[in-house]
Amino acid sequence: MSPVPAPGTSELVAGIFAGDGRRIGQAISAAESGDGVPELSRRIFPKTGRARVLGLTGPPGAGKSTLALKMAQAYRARGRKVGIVAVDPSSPFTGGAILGDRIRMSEIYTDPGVFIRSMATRGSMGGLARATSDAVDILDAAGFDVVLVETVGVGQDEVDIIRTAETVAVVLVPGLGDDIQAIKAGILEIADVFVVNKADKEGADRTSAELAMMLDLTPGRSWRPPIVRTVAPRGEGVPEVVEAMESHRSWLANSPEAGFRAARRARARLVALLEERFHRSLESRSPESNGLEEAIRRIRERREDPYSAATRLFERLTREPAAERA
Ligand SMILES: Nc1nc2c(ncn2[C@@H]2O[C@H](COP(=O)(O)OP(=O)(O)OP(=O)(O)O)[C@@H](O)[C@H]2O)c(=O)[nH]1
Ligand SMILES: [Mg+2]
Repeated sequence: MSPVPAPGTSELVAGIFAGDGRRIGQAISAAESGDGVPELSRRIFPKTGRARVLGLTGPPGAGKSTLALKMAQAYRARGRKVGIVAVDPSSPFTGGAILGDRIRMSEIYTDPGVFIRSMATRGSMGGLARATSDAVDILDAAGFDVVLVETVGVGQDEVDIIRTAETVAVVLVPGLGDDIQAIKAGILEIADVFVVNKADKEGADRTSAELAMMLDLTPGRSWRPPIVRTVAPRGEGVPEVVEAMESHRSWLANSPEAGFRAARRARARLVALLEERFHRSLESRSPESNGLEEAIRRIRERREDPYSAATRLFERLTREPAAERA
């Protein structure tokens, strides 16, 4: 049997516009590997910008996937099509999420109005962030009304989510204690909604109170992130999370913050692509021809300062573009 040839960009684009799950999956795989992305992006981008992109971030195992599935169900009940993109999950997407709820949750995996995809780290983190944005575009162009992006984050990592999502929920669990102090700078910046999941466990009150206190200490923000307690596997608090995300959307729609955030997302994406391109340009040249080794030697021998060498290399690389690969 001859292997089935990989679909071309035109087939992928047609499939995406038709909402064909198989083609959508293939397009996301292409985005992960970087193959043919510029052409695909050029053709689908005019159809993007309609989906509501929501971020769920928080420590490993906090219950983000379980919450995402329950939120997806809630949006489905409102007639919305939902895409879920889990970035670099430490546990498989189904892990635990279907426990005790096997039958009802299995419906969601066969529902054509729901698309679930995990994205794994391949190569650089920068590449993963790019592929995630591309996957969101693909789902957006395919007509998904809501796209939930799940990222694992502790400390500063989760800040990346603001490059993709309009509204971000930070999912925490009781008993983080000192961790909240440690990560507060990062999460305060990005949280539009706080979810204290695993509220069936001891300490949820204390965690919520600590978060509230933290918010009290940072007045002057025009949006105060609501704190919602959930028991995700049972769906408890999930309507309140959806409500909080929707309230934030309404607030954002009437705030100058919306334009600022959209520009920030576009800028992050553009700058990341430029960086990636520059790296590729460097890597696509042989070590003899990229000038790197020679420059390193010159710096080591103090014949050239690093700034001058960087300027010289930059000008050379941008003047003589290497063959475009992706
Ligand atoms: N007791 C309790 N367990 C929960 C709750 N929410 C999720 N879990 C369990 O916690 C485990 C992790 O849940 P996931 O939804 O996979 O967590 P996650 O944040 O997506 O995990 P990663 O993607 O690996 O970071 C699973 O065994 C869930 O069943 C909750 O509210 N209470
Ligand atoms: Mg997960």
